[in-house]
Amino acid sequence: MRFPIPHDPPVTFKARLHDARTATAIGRWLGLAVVVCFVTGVLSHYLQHPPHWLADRLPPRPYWGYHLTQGLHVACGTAAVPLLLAKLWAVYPRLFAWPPVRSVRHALERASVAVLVAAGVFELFSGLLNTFQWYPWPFSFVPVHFALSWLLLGSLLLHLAVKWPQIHAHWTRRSPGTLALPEADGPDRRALLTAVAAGVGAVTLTTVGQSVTALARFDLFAPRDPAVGPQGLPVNRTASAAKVTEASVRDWRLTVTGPRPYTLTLDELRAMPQYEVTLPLACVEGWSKSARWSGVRVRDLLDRAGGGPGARARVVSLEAAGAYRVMEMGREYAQDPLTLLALRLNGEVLSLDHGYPARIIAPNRPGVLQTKWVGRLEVA
Ligand SMILES: Nc1nc2c(c(=O)[nH]1)N[C@H]1C(S)=C(S)[C@@H](COP(=O)(O)O)O[C@H]1N2
Ligand SMILES: [Mo]
Repeated sequence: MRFPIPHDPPVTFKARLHDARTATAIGRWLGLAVVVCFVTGVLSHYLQHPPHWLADRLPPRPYWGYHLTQGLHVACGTAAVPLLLAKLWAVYPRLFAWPPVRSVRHALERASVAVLVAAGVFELFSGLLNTFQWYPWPFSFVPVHFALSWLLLGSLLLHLAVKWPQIHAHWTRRSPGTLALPEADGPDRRALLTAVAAGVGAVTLTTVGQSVTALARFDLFAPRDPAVGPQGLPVNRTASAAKVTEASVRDWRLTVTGPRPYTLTLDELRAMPQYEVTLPLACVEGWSKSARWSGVRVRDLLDRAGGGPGARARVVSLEAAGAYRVMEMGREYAQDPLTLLALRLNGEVLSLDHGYPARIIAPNRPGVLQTKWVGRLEVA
C-alpha cells in the first residue's frame, strides 16, 4: 500500500537523508521530549501559581515529586536542543521548496510549520538561557515561556495530524509512499541517527548530574554543581543581593499573626520541639540537592496563633523587594509534618545566604517557594 503525500511532487529532497523517514525518526524523539516538557512544565506552573480552587489541594507527596518532574523538564528540554537542530537539518530543503505556496491548504500547512519552528526554537532557547539565569530580553520569562508552550503544543498536534501519513508509514515500517528512497540509504540513516543519539546522550550525561546526584561527577556543562555552595548547597539569591545583612537580622523576631498573634526570638524558637527532615531543594532551573533540615513545624506555629487544622499560611521574607518576598502556602503544605521553619541545615545553623535566621522547607515544592529570611508568618 502506498501513502500519497499531500501536495508534494514525487521527490522533494534531493540530498541524501533529507527525507521523510529521517525526519520522522528524529521527530518522534523530539515530539516525546516536547510532550514531557509540556506536561512537567504545566505541572510546575500550577505548583507555583495555583488557581484559587487548587491552592489547598496540591499534594505534598511524594516529597521528591518536584525534584523528579523539574529534573525531567530541564533534562528533556536540554536533550531536545540537539534533536531540534538535527530535525531542522533533515527538513531544511523543504523550507525553501519551490513554488513556496501551491494551494491554500499548502499555505496553511507552511504557516503552521513556521509557528511550530518559531515556538519550538523560542521555548528551547529561552528555557536554556533561564537555566543560566541569563535574560537578554525585555519580557519576563515565566509568563511568556508558559504561554508559548501552549502554542507549541497546539502547533505540534496540528503538525502530527498533517504528517500522519508519513508517521503511520514509519511506524508500520512500510515505505512512505512517493518519498521512498533506495534501501542503500539505510546505513547512512543509521549512522546519522546514531550520531544524533550520541549527541543527545552527551548533553544529557554532562548536565543531568545537577539533578541526579549519582551522575554528579559527569556534570561538566550544567550551570550549577549542586555540591558547590555554602553548607554544601548552591545559593541562587545571596543575602547581599536581597539586601539582608548581619545587622538587619541581629534583633530578629518571628512575628506570627492570626487570631492569637505572638512574636518569638530565635532562642524561643530553638526551645520549641525541633524536627529533622531530609528534603531536596529543587530549583525550577533544574538543579536539585537533598539536605538535612531541622527546625519547628509550620503547623505548630500556626496552631499556636489560633489557626485551626484547616489553616493555610502566608510567609513574608525580610527581603525588602523581590519576586519571592511573599509566598502563599496552601493547607496541605502548611499542615504537613515535613514542612518546617528551618533553623539548621546539614547540622549547622543556617548561613545568611541560606536564609538565616529561619527559612521555609516543604516537600514537593519548587525552590522559589522555599522562602529564605522569614520575618512573618500569617495564618491565612
Ligand atoms: N526570600 C527569598 N527566598 C528565596 C529566594 C529569593 O529570591 N528570596 N529564592 C528562592 C529560590 S529560586 C531557590 S532555588 C531557593 C534556593 O535556596 P538556597 O539559596 O538556600 O540554595 O531559595 C528560594 N528562596
Ligand atoms: Mo530557584
